[in-house]
Amino acid sequence: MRNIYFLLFLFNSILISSAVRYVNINSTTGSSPYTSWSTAGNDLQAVINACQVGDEVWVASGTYTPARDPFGNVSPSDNRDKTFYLKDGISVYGGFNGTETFLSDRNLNSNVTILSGDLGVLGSTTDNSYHVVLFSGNSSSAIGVRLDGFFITGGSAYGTVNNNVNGNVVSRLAGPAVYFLYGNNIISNNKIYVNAGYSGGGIYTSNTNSIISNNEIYNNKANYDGGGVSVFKGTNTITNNYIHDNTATGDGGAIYASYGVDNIISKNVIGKNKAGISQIDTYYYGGGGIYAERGSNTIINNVLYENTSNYMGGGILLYYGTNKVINNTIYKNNATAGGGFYTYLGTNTVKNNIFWANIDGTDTEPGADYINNHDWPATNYIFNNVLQLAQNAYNTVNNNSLSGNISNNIFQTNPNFKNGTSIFGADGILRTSDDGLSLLSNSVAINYGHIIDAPTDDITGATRMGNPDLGAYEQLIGNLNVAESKINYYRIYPNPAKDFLNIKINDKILKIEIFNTSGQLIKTTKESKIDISAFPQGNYILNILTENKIFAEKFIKE
Ligand SMILES: [Ca+2]
Ligand SMILES: [Ca+2]
Ligand SMILES: [Ca+2]
Repeated sequence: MRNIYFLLFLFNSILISSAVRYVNINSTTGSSPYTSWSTAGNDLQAVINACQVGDEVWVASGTYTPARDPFGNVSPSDNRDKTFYLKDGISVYGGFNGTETFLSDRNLNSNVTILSGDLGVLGSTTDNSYHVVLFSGNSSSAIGVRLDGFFITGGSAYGTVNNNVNGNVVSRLAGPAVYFLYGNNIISNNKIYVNAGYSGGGIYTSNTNSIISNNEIYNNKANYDGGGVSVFKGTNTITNNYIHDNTATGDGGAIYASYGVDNIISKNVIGKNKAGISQIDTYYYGGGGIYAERGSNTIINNVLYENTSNYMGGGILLYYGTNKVINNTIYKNNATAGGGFYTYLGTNTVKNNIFWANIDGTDTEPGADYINNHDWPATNYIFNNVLQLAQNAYNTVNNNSLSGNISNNIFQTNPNFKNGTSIFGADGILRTSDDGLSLLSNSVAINYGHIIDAPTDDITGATRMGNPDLGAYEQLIGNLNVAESKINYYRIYPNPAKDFLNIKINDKILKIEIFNTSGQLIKTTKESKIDISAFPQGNYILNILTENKIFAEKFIKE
């Protein structure tokens, strides 16, 4: 009998786990369990509290301000402990107008759903929430939460003593917008702006396995480290974010990653962040874009532009960890030492990057790409990058020194960006093929990359073709071979073609890939006569791998 009850309980749990619960600040007809828009609650925390593991909370547009501390007190001894406290195992989504049936129906920009920490006097930050959103999972059994589609602002983590929530120490000095402890979390599609604290001016995570993706994180401030984001320990993926105009007085203007295991920082556009503003104590600071310390991190397919540090590492500062820095575009960053990049201690692979127009301090001559600390050098493997100065210019101690295992870099050759003054490109959208730091078709960076550990796609999501290009962007058209080599080496006919495409080549074909102009792989074959009769009309790109060569060619399907 007891087993039957247990099974019923399980069955019930599964049924309940699919619930969507609704919140609309304008609702006057709310009633528990809030499972329709017509019974939506107007108290976000009350609806969160009604959730079971697996539930979703859908929140309609409006400005929501927390009214309780993590323990449910409406009049806590410190009013600034008021927060939206997430229950474990739930997903909370913003961006609805209050009528939607499907998650995909929501429109984040039309239905602005704000989580605001602006308690007390509006516009004054000294009485605001320490954490606008808090998740403190069980340290051994946390499932994790999803926070998706909100505008999160007004957090102010300038407290004194720590709090203790669900068995964890919660610092009142970190994560003013989002503070997550433990669990497998997703923080995506949010705008996180104008929050401030000592650490992680936008987001702070500790011991999590978090995916932080597709957020815009800007105008946040940390008095110590991580102006935009701070991830401490755990294994975190920070991808496809636009992180700009954040400041850290200490390390990591945009991102501060410490003690992580296999963090991935990829496809982010990281611009105009500042670190190392002033000397906090006897130490010096930096990493205007990214600071990573004592962990393992793969930093791949990012654009870092116009980040600054008054001390070290305008773009990136790596200290005492094991890092791979691959296929990044590191452009116009500025620091007193290491405008682009600074390393000390640790082991780093630095491959397929473009360093360009980086500057040290008030120098007027660009080329301050890289410094390895003279007294505590890292072991660096620096392959297949574009570096701005002549090789023999990278030889002075603490001034553009290039020490380590160096090979196959391109020196003193302009990578020919499309338009370095237009990061977004003509379409005004980041991470598309017209972005200003993508490559012109005559760029030396095209196909120059080393293939080991290189990403299979670029910052726009387009498949990399032939050998990877250097930097964050793969240039599809520029991968096409010049006419001369075509005549000598291979022929593709007819072109345009209708049903079959023939490839005549004096080499053994290992693989042929066909991509559409969006970079999607359409077909893979080894045949020299390829049936293309089912393809839609249009332009395609062949990527041909032979025993001796990789090359690409365009053809037209009639
Ligand atoms: Ca206030
Ligand atoms: Ca664009
Ligand atoms: Ca390529």
